[in-house]
Amino acid sequence: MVDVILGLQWGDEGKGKIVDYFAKDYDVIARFQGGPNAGHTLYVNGEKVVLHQIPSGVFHKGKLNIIGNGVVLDPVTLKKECDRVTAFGVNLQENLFIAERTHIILPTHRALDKAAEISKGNEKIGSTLKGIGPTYMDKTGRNGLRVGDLLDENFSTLYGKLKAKHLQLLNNYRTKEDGSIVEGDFVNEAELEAWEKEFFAAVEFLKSLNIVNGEYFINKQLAAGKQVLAEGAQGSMLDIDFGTFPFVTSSNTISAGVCSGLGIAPQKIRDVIGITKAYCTRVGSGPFPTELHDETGEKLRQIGGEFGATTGRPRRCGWMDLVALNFACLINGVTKIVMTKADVLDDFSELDLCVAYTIGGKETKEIPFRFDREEVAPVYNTFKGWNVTSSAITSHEALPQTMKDYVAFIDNYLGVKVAYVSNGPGRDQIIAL
Ligand code: 2SA
Ligand code: MG
Repeated sequence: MVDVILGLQWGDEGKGKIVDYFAKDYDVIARFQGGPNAGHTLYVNGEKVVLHQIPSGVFHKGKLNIIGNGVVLDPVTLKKECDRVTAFGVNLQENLFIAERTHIILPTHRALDKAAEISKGNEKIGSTLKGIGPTYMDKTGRNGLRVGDLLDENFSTLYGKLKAKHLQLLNNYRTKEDGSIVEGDFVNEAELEAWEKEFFAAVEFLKSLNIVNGEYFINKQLAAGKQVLAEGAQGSMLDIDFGTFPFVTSSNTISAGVCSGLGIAPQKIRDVIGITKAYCTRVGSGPFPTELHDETGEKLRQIGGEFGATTGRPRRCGWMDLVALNFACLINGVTKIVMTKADVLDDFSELDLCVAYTIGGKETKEIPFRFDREEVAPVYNTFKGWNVTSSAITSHEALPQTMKDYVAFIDNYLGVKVAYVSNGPGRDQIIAL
């Protein structure tokens, strides 16, 4: 069977650590969407490692890790990650597999990402600029190149054709409707040339890895009774269909994406384990009703170390939003919740939970079509903080009653059980409830 671990908020819920924690119970760990925009942070032998495209099970001996067709893959980032991982003694020839239908991020996709953001001015998405949007556009636009194409002897011709299209598009971004030129640091030729050099070197490396037919690979594993863990990237509120569009990423981050991103049938999915922080963060632009612009928000950022794992950008911080979480549980079919970073709240005397929104004078518990038409004001229930060093606690019984009350309220509101609380970055800092 397949279990899924995915983010219920706007990403950075701590999925990497949780996947690493559960990986021991599975045979295969699979990424099904996203790409180098993801930053999954793990601690291996006390050392911090940030994975972007390689599944977070890679440090477990005897487990297979697959990058599924729903991912968009940057060979350059992949090579760097592989070097980092092999330095720990991991043998990627044994445990990493890449689906041949996975679309490839080209240097010009990155350039297009940048150009698209610059041309949007104040309305920019806050993309990680890794080329995610343009690569998925080439996939749905039926232009993209896939990992299997790297093995084609005409790959450089295919590459040249797509690059030429991209250069035209870049020109279009450069020129405004009135013929004037968009100012801004567009990628120049020298930079692009340097990126290409790196790209082709990384392509050669990628070809030396295990390129497989992902859907047969994974279904054969399932037929043999193996257990698969699908690892989501970003979060449900960044889903291309159900997130806060247009401030979203370009893939289906929700559980439905597992089927199309790996080539498995929906009946194969058993548990959907949703990860949420004990509070909430967002990086990049877009609506965030419970965002705190005051010193409380700053305190969350400092204590929580809330800076982008991929870009280093400061993350926006605020209280947990149960309206958004409830929506995420609904569209994902969440069966269990893991609440992470509970220890970050140790030093707060009061905690707020958003239980509804007021929009245009009306209270609602539903996510609106758009958040920017009218002011969306959060309605809060206030809870007492626990004010203990929770990171030292190792059992459910020892958790403070105030934390148990906070969790019980969330359980009740969502109708889904918070089954684990993570109380620190360490591999063993997680408590089953
Ligand atoms: P993109 O890069 O085009 O997919 O960006 C579109 C929006 O999706 C957001 N996004 C993310 N949000 C949280 N975490 C992400 N991964 C990194 C991390 C991000 C980082 O783990 O910290 O380091 O900045 C991630 N990836 C994409 C993005 O902010 C845009 O709002
Ligand atoms: Mg992250």
